[in-house]
Amino acid sequence: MKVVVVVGGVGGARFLLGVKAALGLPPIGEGTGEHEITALVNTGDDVWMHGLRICPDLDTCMYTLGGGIDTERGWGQSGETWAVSEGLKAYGADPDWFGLGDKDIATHLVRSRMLRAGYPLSAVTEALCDRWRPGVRLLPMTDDRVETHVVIDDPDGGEGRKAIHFQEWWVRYRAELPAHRILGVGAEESGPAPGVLDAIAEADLVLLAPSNPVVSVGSVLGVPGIRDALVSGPAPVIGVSPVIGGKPVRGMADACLQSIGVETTAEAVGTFFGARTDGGLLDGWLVAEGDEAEVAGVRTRAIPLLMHDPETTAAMVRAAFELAEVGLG
Ligand code: FO1
Repeated sequence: MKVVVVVGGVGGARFLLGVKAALGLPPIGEGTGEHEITALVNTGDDVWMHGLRICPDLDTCMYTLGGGIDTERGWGQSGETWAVSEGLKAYGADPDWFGLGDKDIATHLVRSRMLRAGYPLSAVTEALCDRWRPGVRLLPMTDDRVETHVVIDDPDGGEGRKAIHFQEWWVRYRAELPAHRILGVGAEESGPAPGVLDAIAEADLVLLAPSNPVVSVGSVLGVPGIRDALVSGPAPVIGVSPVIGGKPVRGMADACLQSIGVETTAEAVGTFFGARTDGGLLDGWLVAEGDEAEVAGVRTRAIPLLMHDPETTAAMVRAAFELAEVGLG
């Protein structure tokens, strides 16, 4: 069974634990099964900070599936210390609003060194996964530089507007400044990372994880070639609503949806992705019990969607397989 999963950060990583469990693989670490799970991971959140390249969604997936994540925060490693961050603060080194744990910095040092030596992000990710053994192939959506920027009113009260990096909007301003526009800088010139189109062409099933539909799933679909490959590919595409009861499950997806004029409802997000029979992406759409969602041309099903643990999530994944009428074989 070859499954491709389009993922962002925390929600995507938790969902991947359930995909592994649904296929009888141990959620944490390498499995021995013959199944192949490939995650197409958003890299629009990536950022240079203190001279280090940070890849939040790739790292959250790698740490979560490799058993090293700090489950409280949902990012960075468990048992972190913050000595380097303290030192940076003591120097007044900007930015001081982005937390970097000492163990996490080791990841960024290895990645930055390999990138500077000319290795593409996909090769760097493979090397890092050699240590963490996530049991899922983690592919960056692209090896090219694509960064999500957000256009806001000048926070210093000036007349104009300015574009800031997604991380500054998300972490420093907690997405509380209205986003006039969210754009993927570099997206048009980017291309799918090696292995992405092949994974889609060979997939038995494609799942859109309950990640942020704008800055996570949306960013992956924004890499030229990926959306078309999904729409014209052989595998059914089943999405999982990241919105339950009119609220995003995690994070501030509502702030992102507002910026593109999409209501924060399961139905609106499903309609945003659209039916494959109508030029959109979806064959099926899983929504939470109690959320009515009529998406023309898309089979919808209401089930419990809160990912309390890998087993609950595995039930969601099994429901996706059923909706796709693909055996779990
Ligand atoms: N999120 C925060 O809310 N505060 C932080 O200080 C922070 C630091 C951080 C460092 C490394 C990393 O990989 C992720 C980090 N995140 C932090 C999470 C990150 O901003 C978001 O999880 C993703 O970009 C959204 O998916």
